[in-house]
Amino acid sequence: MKFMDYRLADSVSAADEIDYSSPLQDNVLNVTYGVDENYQFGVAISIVSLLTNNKDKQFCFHLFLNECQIDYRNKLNSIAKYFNTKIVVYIVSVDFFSKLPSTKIWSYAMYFRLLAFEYLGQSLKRVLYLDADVFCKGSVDQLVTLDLEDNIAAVVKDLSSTLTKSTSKLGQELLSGVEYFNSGVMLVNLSIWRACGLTNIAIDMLLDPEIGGKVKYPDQDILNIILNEKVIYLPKKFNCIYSIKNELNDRTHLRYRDIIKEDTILIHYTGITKPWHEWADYPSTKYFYDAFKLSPWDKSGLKKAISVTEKQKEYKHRLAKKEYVLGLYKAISYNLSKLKNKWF
Ligand SMILES: [Mn+2]
Repeated sequence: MKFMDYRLADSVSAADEIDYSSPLQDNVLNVTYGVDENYQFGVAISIVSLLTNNKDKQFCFHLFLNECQIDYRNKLNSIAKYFNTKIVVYIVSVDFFSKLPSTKIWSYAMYFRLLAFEYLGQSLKRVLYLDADVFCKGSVDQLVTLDLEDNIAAVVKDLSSTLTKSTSKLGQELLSGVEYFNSGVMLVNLSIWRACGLTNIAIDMLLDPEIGGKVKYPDQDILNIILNEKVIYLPKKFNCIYSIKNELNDRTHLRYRDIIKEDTILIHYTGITKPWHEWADYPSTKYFYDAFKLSPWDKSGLKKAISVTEKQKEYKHRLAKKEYVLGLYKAISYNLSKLKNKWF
């Protein structure tokens, strides 16, 4: 391995500060997200969910985006103004990122977190990274006061099935002995991250065909390899993994309560169907809806199915919810899109 300096921080071309925070802030919790346009809506609602469940706390949000349309910027401005908070938007030029391994489901934007840690490490000591599909339903106090000591991050263990899928592609060796964590919630010690040049090391691995070419969950596998034994584990309540797909096998739609508990603080909705999709209104997604209703999006609505996979998920959920007419209509629309993809 060559340990190049990829100078990732240089790919941030603009920083736009939307600041309505009151001065003299102490103990600010810095939170960062990195997404493409498909996940921007999720980020904004995630921000509102943190703010409404932590009214006594000062936040600063750092958004790494490949673009920021005026309408989205206006809505972020409304949120910042209403909640007296600060949101900083960093525009990332994606040339370099688009060369890294990506999948149909995960775009190069998953690597924006590597950029965020490097970039924010220039000025901040630590940051809470969240996926756009993570929503808050409780107090994050413990994350503000948690002593990271000389660990690089605080994380939550992933489901054991995830490690099995990763090792089957990547081989046992690189992940052997790893207590595999989920990369959707990470409290990162930026001072150490930067001092160790971990962004460059991660990129080196991604560009190595023996590693980058074989990863199942690209960013997450790499992070698990480089942070092995340098993390502390937080309780599940800080990254409670829930798949909305579970609803297809639960007529009561109440079994989510075995997973999302009273004391859960951050819920991570993994899978294709996200709470912001039009077909995802279940009791298990109410934590998203609580924030959504208080957001500037409450009038403009939820997201429609765009990809073929999303259309397939939509019709299955519609039928499971006994919305037969709509479900069949969506099933036809899905089949047509599938055919179209095949022929053209
Ligand atoms: Mn996620």
